Amino acid sequence: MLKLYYSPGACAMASHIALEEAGTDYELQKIDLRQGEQRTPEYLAINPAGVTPALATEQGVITQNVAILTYVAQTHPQAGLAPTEAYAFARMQAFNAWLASSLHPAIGKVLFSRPPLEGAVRAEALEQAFAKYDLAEQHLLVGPWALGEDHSVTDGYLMVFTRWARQADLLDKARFPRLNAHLDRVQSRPAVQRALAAEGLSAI
Ligand SMILES: N[C@@H](CCC(=O)N[C@@H](CS)C(=O)NCC(=O)O)C(=O)O
Repeated sequence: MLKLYYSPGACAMASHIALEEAGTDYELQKIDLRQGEQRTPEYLAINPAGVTPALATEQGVITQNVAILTYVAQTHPQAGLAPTEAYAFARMQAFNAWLASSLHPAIGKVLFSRPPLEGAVRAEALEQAFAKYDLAEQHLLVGPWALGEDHSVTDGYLMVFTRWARQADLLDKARFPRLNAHLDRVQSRPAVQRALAAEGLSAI
């Protein structure tokens, strides 16, 4: 059976949501990042990079949300979690890659730098993060779902970062109306609510 190594509320939630949306059987293994469980020898044997998520499959371990999301979508085609046509699939991957390489590091720097950023350094990091949210708000999010009319794994992935921003009071409704509406739309999905509940969280 598939086994997802995750940390509550962290980016692994994207993979968790995809598994719930797929309606598949899987186990959850919590890795407490605050306790440093990502650096135990047991977890490093699963993912030597020492980060979550990791998905253990019968063939081996898959890391990186972008890879896990497409694996879940392609192994559960009946769930319709990703486009199958090549151009549409590539557009989805462009969005997912941007989330992983651009939005995640930008907001992660603002929220999770240790020691926490202060003063002008924080203001600069925040400005850079807001520029990414502006890009998503004005260009990348097609609507009603991330890629357009069809829901996909990209929705749960985008939601992770809009949720982090809302939690930190950074997702201003006037500046980011479409991202706010998208976050509400995604959080209202039953599969997302199940994933949130399993992580001890609820819609915000
Ligand atoms: N690009 C990776 C990022 C993985 C990542 O940075 N995960 C964070 C949680 S959001 C983590 O486990 N951090 C633990 C650490 O850095 O010690 C992915 O999407 O899978």
